[in-house]
Amino acid sequence: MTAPETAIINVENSHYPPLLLRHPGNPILTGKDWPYSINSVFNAGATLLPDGTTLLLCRVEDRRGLSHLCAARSRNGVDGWQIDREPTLMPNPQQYPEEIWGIEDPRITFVPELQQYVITYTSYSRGGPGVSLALTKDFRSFERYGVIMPPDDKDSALLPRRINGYWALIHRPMTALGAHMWISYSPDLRYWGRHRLMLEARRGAWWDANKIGLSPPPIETPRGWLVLYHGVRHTPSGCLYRLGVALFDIENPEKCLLRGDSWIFGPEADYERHGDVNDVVFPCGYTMDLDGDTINIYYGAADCSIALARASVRALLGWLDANGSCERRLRAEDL
Ligand code: BMA
Repeated sequence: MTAPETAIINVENSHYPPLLLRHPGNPILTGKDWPYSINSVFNAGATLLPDGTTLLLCRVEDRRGLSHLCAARSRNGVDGWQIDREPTLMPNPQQYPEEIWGIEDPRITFVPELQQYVITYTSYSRGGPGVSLALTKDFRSFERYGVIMPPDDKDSALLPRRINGYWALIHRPMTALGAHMWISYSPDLRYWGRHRLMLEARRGAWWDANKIGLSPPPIETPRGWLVLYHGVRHTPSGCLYRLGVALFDIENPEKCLLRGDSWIFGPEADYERHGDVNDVVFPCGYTMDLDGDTINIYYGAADCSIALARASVRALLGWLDANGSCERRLRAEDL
């Protein structure tokens, strides 16, 4: 288990060896970097372009409180960001009424079969947040498919290939059962069905009680889909967003193989603890280094800035082997 070399700032609590290492340059992007006036920038989707450039599709909140998406590109994924001079993808409530209060929290999946990037994002409608989908080849022009999961639903990402012939989408509908992660399938990215509960929020005192959601798109490994998810703890002083990890079967991604009991990353640095919303770490994207093991996780910090933490996939799997349990939750009465 080798830790990435460039990241040298560790979490303070030395009893828990850090799995995610904060970049010393954090936060790597803030509102001050923006070429036009904004309130804040956070929760960015991430991908590598064919020439190795890192592209972040950032959630930008304006001073009305509404969000749009803006692309930032960098050779090394850390600094030297070239930020689009104008919003890259604006809400379009005339044609897509579900976007009336903005678009938020994109996740990007490159789909080899389509040779396109599929972006799923939150469209904030009068009825609450829903999931919308758009395709792009270059992050300059986009083909919108509109809303694919009605409110209240968010925290979604597409798997990069079909599972048994169907596209698979992870998302987080709010149901009478609670705020759990679900998976749904589609023949064409437009019509979705075969909805299955995938991972439940725990209950009671747990760090991930009551509300969980997918963070970046799942990471495909030889052992299965490695899933980073956020858990929300409600405290008297507000919500506390932390990160946990679980592993799912590669050909049957609704089957949980291992789930960690403890959270692996939480707000500790000042820029994570204090902002527009205190105590939030919220990753929406990652890129994989050429070594096939190091992942660069881009996360929103306190709904105010974008930060970077690095991790080793091998180390995450090793941690799950040592600390995860095989929590099966295939209770038919919940479906
Ligand atoms: C969640 C999402 C995120 C946000 C987080 C903390 O519900 O809306 O966009 O970062 O809350 O405010």
